[in-house]
This record gives sequence, structure tokens and C-alpha cells, in this order.
Amino acid sequence: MHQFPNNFIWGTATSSYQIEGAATKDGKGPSIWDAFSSIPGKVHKGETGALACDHYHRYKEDIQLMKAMGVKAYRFSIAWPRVLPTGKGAINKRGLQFYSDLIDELLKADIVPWVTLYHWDLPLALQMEDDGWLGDSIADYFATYADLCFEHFGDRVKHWITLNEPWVVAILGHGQGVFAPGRNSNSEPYLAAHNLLLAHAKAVQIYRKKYGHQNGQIGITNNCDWREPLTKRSEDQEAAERALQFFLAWFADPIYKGDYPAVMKKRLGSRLPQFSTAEKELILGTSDFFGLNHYTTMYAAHGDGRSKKQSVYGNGGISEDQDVHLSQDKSWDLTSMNWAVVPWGCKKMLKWIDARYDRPPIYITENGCAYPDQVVDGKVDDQKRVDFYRGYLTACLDAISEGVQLKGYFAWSFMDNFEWASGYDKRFGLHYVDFETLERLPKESARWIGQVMRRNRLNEQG
Ligand code: PNW
Repeated sequence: MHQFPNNFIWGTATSSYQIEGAATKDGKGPSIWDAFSSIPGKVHKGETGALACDHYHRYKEDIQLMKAMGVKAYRFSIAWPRVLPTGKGAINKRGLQFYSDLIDELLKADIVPWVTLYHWDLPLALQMEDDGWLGDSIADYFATYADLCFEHFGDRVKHWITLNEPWVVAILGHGQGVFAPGRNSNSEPYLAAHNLLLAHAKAVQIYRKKYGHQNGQIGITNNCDWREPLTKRSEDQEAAERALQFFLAWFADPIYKGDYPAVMKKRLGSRLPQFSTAEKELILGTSDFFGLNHYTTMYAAHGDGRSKKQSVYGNGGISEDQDVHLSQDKSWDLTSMNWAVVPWGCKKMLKWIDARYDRPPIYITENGCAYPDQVVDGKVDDQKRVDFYRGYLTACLDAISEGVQLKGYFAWSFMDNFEWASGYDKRFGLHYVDFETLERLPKESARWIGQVMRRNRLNEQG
């Protein structure tokens, strides 16, 4: 019935630390993820991104695979410590050259680069010397780094994403401590988030003032899972709405409305930093598009203090602050992340964004699933992944047909890679599928068995 529009952007995504390897090659400085993953107990089986998919050396081959798949756009990130080994000051020319070559190679293959400036690999020196995202000058350091990237790549890159998932940096990095820099606090997440928003805004202001002639687009990518009220009771309805505000409006409201949501101000008091009038103006309107990473759905119910006892991993914030109790339906299928497969949640998420932020152009910059698939004769029977993509793409199509301005979709991920604290066991890779098939998935039920693209050197070496 309905079809994706002709100009819909079909892409796939990765991030630097998860695929590049070459952690100490050609002058790259260490990042907080190099440090964090080397601490015993932080990453499953003690794995690290030191080698990962060796994309740093094999990028040409990877781009050929993308081309064969029919990928039209490729979202990757720049490793800040590869171009600025200590985060500020001395520039590493070989790092700049790598990304310049990568961009040229993509353009040669007719693949449009979408570049993320920060996907969590902060230069370690900035953490050690300046307290990372908690420090007073971090927003300026980030803006200076962004400026360098616009200057060197902006002639060829027309799609920029400042930050990937500041929620994860704040909550998993500074609240629960399960991701780098491994801090545990109930106030630091709010300070880190505040500085992340200022960093984003300063980078966008520089891009618009200094590089307007490059005629590109710039935005931010936030992650949010859908929160469905557990019952029709008004306190559960309110809990679900509150959970979405603590998860997504935390970051999107300052950009689209000029300040944090009232419910956060009320509940957090002095733990939530305040924006000055000048800062509110600086941040307002700093996204040309709404970048969304979406993976799953949970039921939300009024917390009644129960949320204090439950694990906050996967919660949309610090649970005791929201007072929301989360749960899954027993009938929902789970991926190997234990994330439930709920396509209708994706559609509701898109419609919520559409309504709250006045119909912005939306790009899903990540959606995908991990499954413990097996390689048999160099192939993978990937039926569950096929079903996942069919379900979520159908939900996207439904949202579009109801007026949501969804402009593109990036599958996470191009290939299996370093899945952060979960190491290499969690496999999000597309393996091999041609994008015409991906586009047809909502309509067809063809079995999709692909050629293996997993190239984790750690695994290859046993
Ligand atoms: C995103 N959560 O991470 C990242 O952008 C990717 O780098 C990552 O590989 C992908 O999703 C799959 O995990 C997230 O706990 C990590 O809610 C954790 C959460 C969400 C996103």
C-alpha cells in the first residue's frame, strides 16, 4: 500500500571506538574507552576496542561491501583523540588524513557521509586533567574540536551530528558507572548533561557562523525507548509521560523549547543546573533535524517507591528521581540485549516527537537488534533480524502515512562490532543484505540469509 518516499535516506551506522581498532596507531591519543575497557571487570571477558574490526586499516574494503549492499548513506564517528591526541592543542595530521581519505572513498562510492563528532571516546587527557564532561571548559574544548572538523571536512561533509546519545554519557557514564568514565552519582549525570548541551550548542553556533557557506545541516542524536502506560489509570499515564520527559525531553526541550521540562526542575531541585538567559538563547533552535536512536519499549507504572529497588540499567534516567516502575510484557520477544521487540512502540515514539516538537524532520540514526546468530558455511540464518527490521520499518511507514516527517533510517550496525560493556558477544551487524531488500521488507517476507561481515580480529585470533 504505502511506500517509502523516493528521497528517503537509507543508511547504516557505526562508531569509531566500536570498529576502528588501531588504538595507538599513527599518533592517536588514548580515550576514556581505552582506559575503561582495560579495567578488569568493566567489559565482558575483558575485551577492548584495541583491534575491533580493524576498520582503520580495512576501510576501503568495508566501503566496497557497503556499496555492494546499496547503502546510500553512512553514519560514522570521528575519534576526537585521533585528531587531537590530548583533546586540545596539538593536532595529529595523520588522524585528520585518515578521515579525509575515508570521506573521499565514500564519495567515490556514491555514499553520503553523515558524521558524528562525539560517540563517547573522549580524549583521556580531558578526563584526567579537566574532569571530562563535568569540567567548566569542556564545552569550549568540544567547540574547538568541532571547528577543526568543519574546517577540514566541511567541504565534503554536509550532514553533521554533534553528539551521540548524551543520555547514555550522563546516565550510564556518570550515574550507574557501567560505561566510561565509570562514575556513580545521582547529581553528576545532570551536570554532565548540562555541559553536553552547551557543547552541542556552541559547536552548532560555530558551524552556522563560520561555515554557513558550506550549506550543510547539523543536529544532535538522542536515544529514547518508548514508555507505554501499564494501565489506563491516570497515575500510570502520568508516569509514562514523566519517563519520556526524563529520557528525551531532558535533552530535546532545551533545544526545541528553550529549557528543561518543568517536571525535572520540580523533582530535581538544585541537582538540575540552570541555564542563564544567554545560554537558553544559545541552545534554542540548534538542530536542523531530530536525530533519534530507538531500540525498545517498556511499560511504565507509577513508582510508589518501588523504583528505588529496581536496577536502573535501561531506565530513562535515575529511577528514584522519576519514580517510575518499568516492566516488560511476558509475550514480547527479547533480543540478546534483553531488549523487547515492540514495533508499535517505535511508531508511538515517532508520533510523540512529532507532536511535542511541532513536526520536525526526523532521522532514525540507529535502530537494530542483537541476536546470537551462528555462522554456518560462511552464512548466517538471520530470520529473527529480518523479522525485526520488517516490523520496525513497517512501523516507520505507518508513522509516515500518518504525517510524521521521517526522512531517513540508519540500521545499527553495518557490521558486528565492540558492543561496549557487552564486548563482542552481542551482534548487531547487518551481515549482508542489499538495501533494495531492506526497503521491500515491510511488504515481503523473503528469507534473508547473508554473507558474514563479522570481522572481529579478536575472535579470529581465538
Ligand atoms: C547505542 N541503554 O547505545 C549506541 O549509540 C551504539 O553505540 C550501540 O552499539 C547501540 O546503541 C546498541 O547498544 C546504547 O541502555 C546503549 O538504554 C545502551 C542503551 C541505549 C543505547
